[in-house]
Amino acid sequence: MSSVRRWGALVLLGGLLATGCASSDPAPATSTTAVAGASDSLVITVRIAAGVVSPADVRLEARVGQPIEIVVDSDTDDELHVHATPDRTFPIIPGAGQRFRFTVDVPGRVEIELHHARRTVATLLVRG
Ligand SMILES: [Cu+2]
Repeated sequence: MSSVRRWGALVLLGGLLATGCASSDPAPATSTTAVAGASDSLVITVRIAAGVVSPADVRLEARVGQPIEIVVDSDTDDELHVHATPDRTFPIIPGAGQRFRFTVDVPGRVEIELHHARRTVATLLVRG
């Protein structure tokens, strides 16, 4: 299946991009699971203002397949990096209400970092 090959490529790319970040244990990727109802979403609000980032490594629990939405208000460019498997990177620009949605397919700890600010805003404990 081409989709399987695509996931493999993303995992490989993620491994390369993750160099220099806090590393997490490598785990095999699984196929995308069914998404629960939207009301089940975990929403994380992130604010970057005058060099100050909040929250600061808040610990949150989530489930495999649960929709996770990060809402960003920022006054600068940055790069949001989700250390899941495969990992995901979202560009942040100055502006309010930037929304990034994803699900995590592999249980474990998932750090969410801002690369330019060099901050971890949240760590998800994702259960299967
Ligand atoms: Cu990172």
